[in-house]
Amino acid sequence: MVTGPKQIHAFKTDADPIFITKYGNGHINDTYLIVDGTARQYILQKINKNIFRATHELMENIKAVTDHLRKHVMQSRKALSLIPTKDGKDWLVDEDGEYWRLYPFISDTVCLQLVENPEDFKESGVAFGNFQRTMADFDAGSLFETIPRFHDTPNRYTNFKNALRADPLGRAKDVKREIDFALAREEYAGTLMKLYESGDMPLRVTHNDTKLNNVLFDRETRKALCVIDLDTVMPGLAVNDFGCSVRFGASTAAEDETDLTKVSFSLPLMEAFTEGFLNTCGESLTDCELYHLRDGAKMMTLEDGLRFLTDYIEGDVYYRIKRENHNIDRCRTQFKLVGEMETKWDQMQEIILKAVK
Ligand code: ADP
Ligand code: GN1
Ligand code: MG
Repeated sequence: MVTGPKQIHAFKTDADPIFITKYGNGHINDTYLIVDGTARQYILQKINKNIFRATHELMENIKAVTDHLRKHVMQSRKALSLIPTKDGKDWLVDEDGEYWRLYPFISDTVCLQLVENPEDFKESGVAFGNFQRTMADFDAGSLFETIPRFHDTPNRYTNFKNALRADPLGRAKDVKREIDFALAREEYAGTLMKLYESGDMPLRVTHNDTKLNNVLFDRETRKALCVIDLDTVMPGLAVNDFGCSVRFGASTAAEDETDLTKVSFSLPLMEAFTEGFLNTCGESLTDCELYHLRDGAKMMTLEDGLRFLTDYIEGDVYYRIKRENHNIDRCRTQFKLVGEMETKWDQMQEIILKAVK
């Protein structure tokens, strides 16, 4: 028998598994690649219950969203689908109460950790734009808010200030510059939530984790094929989906780069993504959303920097770290990008206006 999580045997695979290995670069879930005796491949995931506490609701969301997306695509490789358990359930809850799900492995694809050329990034814009458009006729209110206040940036500041007060490991004194950077932007952090609360910005079905590595590209054509990592699909703001992509993909270096001279916010990369995104879903966005797309980019970068900083201060309890200081390294890249966005603020708007048809 192969070694690996025994939970795989509860699912309806074509044949017994012959190979199991840990897979991917995610920060949150445990992901395994499975190969069965017919050479068919699968992705098995154990959901991180610490982070996704409303795990049942999360799986209900994924079932509804994957069913909806599959109705709109012509090829099965273009949308995820849940492979049921042998007793006909859409996911498994094991004897320890852990949640597991199985997807078909979408083969002959590449998953990019960093933008290799602008064309790829533009393609990811097409993928997330299509996602936004395809989900437009899905009732956002029918989805559970699986992580409450996920992109409520002012609330992220509350958590940050609580962490600062508690400072359990005495780390705050070592990151004063980052703390000051964050505090100086606290007022700005309410910009998008205010627009939502006043009713000026609509609630939509959003992916909420639109990083480049949550899109699979066809290995041969290099076209974006499938949007993955649907754990955070929830009601949210479209500008934040735009922003989360730009935060990650328009950086010239990895999110955890330690040499900050390599980290820069690239306007040409932002332009590539903006074209792909707005070509596919621009017409469905309101003027208010279009006007504030750049705020989505800055907000998501600021928010992630703040979350990394908070986690560093709290003792690395949320994000998986692979080395000492990993979270503070991640925070520093984000804050460097925020600073650059502020100096390139007008040019960001010019790029958006140019891409609006
Ligand atoms: P996390 O939430 O931990 O980021 P993901 O759902 O994004 O988890 O999966 C982690 C990685 O596994 C992805 O970056 C991708 O490389 C790979 N992956 C996930 N689902 C599939 C799939 N259905 N087919 C092929 N690769 C996949
Ligand atoms: C986490 O799932 P993953 O690793 O792609 C996080 C995102 C952050 C991101 C930063 C549920 O995403 O919100 O933007 O790390 N997901 C969750 O890289 O907190
Ligand atoms: Mg992922």
